[in-house]
Amino acid sequence: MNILPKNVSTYGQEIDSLFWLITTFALIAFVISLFVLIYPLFKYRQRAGVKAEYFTGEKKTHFKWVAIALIALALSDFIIMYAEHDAWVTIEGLPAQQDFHVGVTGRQWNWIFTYPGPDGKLGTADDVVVDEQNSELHVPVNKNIIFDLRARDVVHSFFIVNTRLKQDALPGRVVTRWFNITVEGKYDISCSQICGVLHAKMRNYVVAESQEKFDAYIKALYDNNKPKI
Ligand SMILES: [Cu+2]
Repeated sequence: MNILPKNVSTYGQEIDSLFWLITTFALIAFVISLFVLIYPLFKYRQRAGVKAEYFTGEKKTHFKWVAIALIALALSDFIIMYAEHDAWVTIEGLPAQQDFHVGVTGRQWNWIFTYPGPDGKLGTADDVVVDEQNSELHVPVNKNIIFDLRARDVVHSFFIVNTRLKQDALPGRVVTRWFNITVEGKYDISCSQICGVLHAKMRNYVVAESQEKFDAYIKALYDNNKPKI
């Protein structure tokens, strides 16, 4: 089924598989729960000559069904935990090959992008900060992009739906994550944590482009930010 937004990241497919696995378990649990709620209403209702039955769930034969439900639920949890292990390690860890490092900071109400500047190092005086509404984060396609995520004021959540990457940005903490976009294009970056009245305006973009285009963008950005003497 293809009702999810297009996936353009290396690890997005793993998240989609987990999404469908969890959705399937939830649907099964939902249908069974509804059945268990509704069926007895008819089966054990009061009728002419029949008294409505009342179950306290204390009898062994009754409790058996509580236990079965508990075990089924715990089992599905373990299956999900087992299935998500690899995706967790991949996404929460950092790849050995790190191609480009940027800073991303959430503030009320924009995403701020910090490029390392000509020295290639983040956190130095020549960093270039882009803090404009609806601005674009430029990255090269098919490269591992590492980003340090911060929040300046309240909790935000960095979300690129097409990469299936969603990570909370927490004041006072730096969270380092990564993504690798495999298809050139411009994709939405949104905030998925209600962060104030203009939360919905917190919309930026990530532009994944060829190395040449990216180099040209970075060069122009750095040239425009050269200290004026
Ligand atoms: Cu926000």
